[in-house]
Amino acid sequence: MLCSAQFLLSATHESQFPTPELPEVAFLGRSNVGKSTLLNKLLGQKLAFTSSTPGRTQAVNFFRVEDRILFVDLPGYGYAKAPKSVTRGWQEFIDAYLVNRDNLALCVLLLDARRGWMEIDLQLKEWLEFHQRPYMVAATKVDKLNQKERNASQKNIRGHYPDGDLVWFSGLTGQGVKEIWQTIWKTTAR
Ligand SMILES: Nc1nc2c(ncn2[C@@H]2O[C@H](COP(=O)(O)OP(=O)(O)OP(=O)(O)O)[C@@H](O)[C@H]2O)c(=O)[nH]1
Ligand SMILES: [Mg+2]
Repeated sequence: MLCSAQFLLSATHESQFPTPELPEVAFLGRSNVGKSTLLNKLLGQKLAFTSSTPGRTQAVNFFRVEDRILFVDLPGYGYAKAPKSVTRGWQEFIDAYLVNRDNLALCVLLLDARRGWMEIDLQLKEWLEFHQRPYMVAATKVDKLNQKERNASQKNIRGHYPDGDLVWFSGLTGQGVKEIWQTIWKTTAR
């Protein structure tokens, strides 16, 4: 699907966030899990910068989609090589976004399908639930799994997330794009 979408702005501080007018969909997950890739795949164009080097997206990048919603590409967490000061800075900055943003309609929490939930993902999940932020889970890079691995992954993910929206996604094949859009339209409709 090709959307009408434009890069809006890149923020490194809360004061630079756009005026909260449109519902926002934020993409969250560990560094290198495929957030920017998924966002590009949903839009059918390469707007967000992707890289095989973890920690590539450092700012919060906003994209305007169909003049109806904003997509928000967040920097990844859990990048082991990042200095502690950067990790702390990330937490404060992103926490501020996730807690204060009234127009945040949906978080798409990405998990690497090969790894499933890791401790840091579970912390974020609990945190989202505590703050009552609606979220869905996308298991990414499914193209790297065979059927047996996929079954094991499903068991792992459902073990901590029994009945919420879960989509299997591949940036290579486009699997899952339709389902993620369905959840986005459902949660941002008003
Ligand atoms: N095979 C495969 N590779 C993927 C998939 N999604 C992402 N990748 C690759 O994984 C790497 C990281 O992708 P990004 O989209 O840049 O990841 P990110 O989560 O935005 O990373 P940061 O911005 O650093 O947090 C790139 O080399 C992508 O090509 C997928 O579904 N399948
Ligand atoms: Mg990125």
